[in-house]
Amino acid sequence: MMALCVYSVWLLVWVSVCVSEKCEDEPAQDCGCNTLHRVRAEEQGDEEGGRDVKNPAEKYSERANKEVILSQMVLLQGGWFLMGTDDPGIPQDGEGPQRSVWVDPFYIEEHEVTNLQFQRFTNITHYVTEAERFGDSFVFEGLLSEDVKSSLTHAVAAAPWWSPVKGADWRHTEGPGSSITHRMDHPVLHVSWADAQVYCEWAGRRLPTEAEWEFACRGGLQDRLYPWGNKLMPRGEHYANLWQGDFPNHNTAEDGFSHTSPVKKFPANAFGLYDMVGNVWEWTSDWWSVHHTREHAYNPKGPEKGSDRVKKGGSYMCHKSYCYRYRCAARSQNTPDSSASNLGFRCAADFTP
Ligand SMILES: [Ca+2]
Ligand SMILES: [Ca+2]
Repeated sequence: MMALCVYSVWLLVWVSVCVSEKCEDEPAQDCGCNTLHRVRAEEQGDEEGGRDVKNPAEKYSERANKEVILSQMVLLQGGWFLMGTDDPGIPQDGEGPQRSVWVDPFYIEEHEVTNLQFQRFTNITHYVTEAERFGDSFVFEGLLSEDVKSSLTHAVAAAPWWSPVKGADWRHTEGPGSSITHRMDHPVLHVSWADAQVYCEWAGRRLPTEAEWEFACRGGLQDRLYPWGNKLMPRGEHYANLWQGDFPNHNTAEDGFSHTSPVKKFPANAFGLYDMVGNVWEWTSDWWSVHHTREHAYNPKGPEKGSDRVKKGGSYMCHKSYCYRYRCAARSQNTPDSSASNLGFRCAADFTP
């Protein structure tokens, strides 16, 4: 009964808002990475949304344990850099135009937040993620067990390889019966933007802006596709955890991983940052917009409001034919309460001289 009440209050509806995006190459299908949209109760007339919407960071930071293992951060000196591209792989994502952007010096974590780190955080704070509260999260169907598959009731229309799976959350990344115990050094999954925000604030950090994230991704190189240059596989080696093979049917995992990989498995960029592209998508603090100008910008923080937040870097599910978004200029979006099996984050922090 309780569960029914909670469910009626929340009235979760998963919908697809996929637009017909074209990737660089045919087929002009999309990975569906930005189609995962949770319609919240308040959008349906319930103003309270049935839960405490006060700043959760205040609630949890009091109990912060400073001995928790947080990621090492790298201090980046900032300065002017060229953000975006005039040769967009996916123009409708707002990758261009290329513009001069200034960022102040800032710190950024050297790798994505891991399951172990997130576990420490929840052990100390007892924080409950949005996926746990909502009761489900999006999982790539290719990762599901036959049992879980047989329980599915629907998929995302425009991207049928995505399914909302009941019981999927950061501890049960492929739904009931799955576990992360053998993946504690992999990036945490199924964290919403709001969850990521709470973790970073609790850690005394914050999410990076999109500009900071892209500055970090580029590793000091100018106008290059990837954190290491323009060639996807220098000397025939894999530099990121991506998808090889025929998406979404067969992942040959030539890079060694058909799912997430432990952080720091692939070479760092020149700033010493790992997995900036690939492995998991990473939330940034900016609201999403596809409209940019060539005007110089100082520490841009994105639009003042919006409905989606920007995520960067692509994931282990990205393949050039469907989701050519494992480039520093590439970008995508999700609603802040969405979560999925290929989406994580890393934190940043201000530098105070
Ligand atoms: Ca891979
Ligand atoms: Ca990443």
